[in-house]
Amino acid sequence: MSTTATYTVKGMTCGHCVASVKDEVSGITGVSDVVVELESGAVTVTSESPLDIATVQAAVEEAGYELVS
Ligand SMILES: [Cu+2]
Repeated sequence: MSTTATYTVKGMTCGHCVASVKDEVSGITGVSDVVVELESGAVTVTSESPLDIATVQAAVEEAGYELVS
């Protein structure tokens, strides 16, 4: 059974930004799917088990953006 959570990321301006965020978040252990919406900044993550918000935040920051809580 997988779980889905939606986060909001600030600072993405183009398709390249979307790809960077998607790339980093996809790299988190247990993540099976990542959908990033450029306009709203919504990042929907499907994973095997609930993710630690700090883990998601670290991945987003690694990509160069900011997680809004
Ligand atoms: Cu960009």
